[in-house]
Amino acid sequence: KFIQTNQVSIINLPFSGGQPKKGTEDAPELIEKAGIQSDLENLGYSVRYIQNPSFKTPPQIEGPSKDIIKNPQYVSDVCRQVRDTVKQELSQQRLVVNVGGDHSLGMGTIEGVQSVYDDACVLWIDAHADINTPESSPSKNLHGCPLAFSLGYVDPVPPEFAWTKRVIDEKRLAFIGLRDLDPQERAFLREHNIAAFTMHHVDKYGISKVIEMALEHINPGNRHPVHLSFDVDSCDPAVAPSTGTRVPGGLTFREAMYLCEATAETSTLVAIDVMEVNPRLGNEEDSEATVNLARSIIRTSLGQTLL
Ligand code: B3U
Ligand code: MN
Ligand code: MN
Repeated sequence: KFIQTNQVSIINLPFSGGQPKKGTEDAPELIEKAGIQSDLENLGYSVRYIQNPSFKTPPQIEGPSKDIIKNPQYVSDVCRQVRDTVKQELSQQRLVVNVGGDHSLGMGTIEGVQSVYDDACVLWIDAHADINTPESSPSKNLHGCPLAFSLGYVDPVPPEFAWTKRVIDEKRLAFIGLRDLDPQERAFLREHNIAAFTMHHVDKYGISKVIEMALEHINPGNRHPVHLSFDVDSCDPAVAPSTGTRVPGGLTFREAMYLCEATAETSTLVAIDVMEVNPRLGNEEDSEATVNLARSIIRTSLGQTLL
């Protein structure tokens, strides 16, 4: 509906600078090797691959905000480039698949999507709300902060992030899968009335009702483009074992797939992020299962059905 072509850009984002565990930079290559390109070609898409090998190497110099948050200059530089790449690909009428990498990248993907579709909705599937400010963050890890930047809650903005701005409105944002929130995150969600579906709501209403309510809230009548940002830690550790911050009681494999199927059915998807796969955590079986989960999330969101 919003993208008139069958063209997809897979943007590999091999980056782990937004959190302390090395390994998320290995995920894009493994998802590529697992066959995501032919998956999408089999669905009728024409695929362009974009690599960003330089994201793997942190620079030595850090900025003035390093005592408050970790790696601000590195995260900022990478996210700004991500914004520009996403913008460039979307401007050419290509659906964008961002393969992370840690979720601090969301700050870049959101700005990129919003720079082309300023009325796009964001569906954030995560155990966490990622809405801490650098000040409120208990961990000082930037992968817990991207939405605070995109919503303009960070005040004052650290000098490294001067390029960021408020680009999304609260009424266009919904969460599904939440179960690990910090006090200030809870306060933001309540104060701004953000549609936040926790695992309690998934248990209470079932996943089909939850996704229906979430989409109805942010995108009545399917009039807006949708940006799906999928953190694999939304899924239960049994389903996504190889991820940095596992939280018990998450989505089942089918619940995750149902979310993707329901989103695909609306024909409004313009961009998807799949984040926080860390193949270095767990054993080989864990890593393979998590890589394949990421691959399933992508192809299901792009229209693969069971029948
Ligand atoms: N809310 C915590 C924990 C966290 C956020 N995102 C992940 N973990 N993956 C924080 O660090 O801000
Ligand atoms: Mn996240
Ligand atoms: Mn998370």
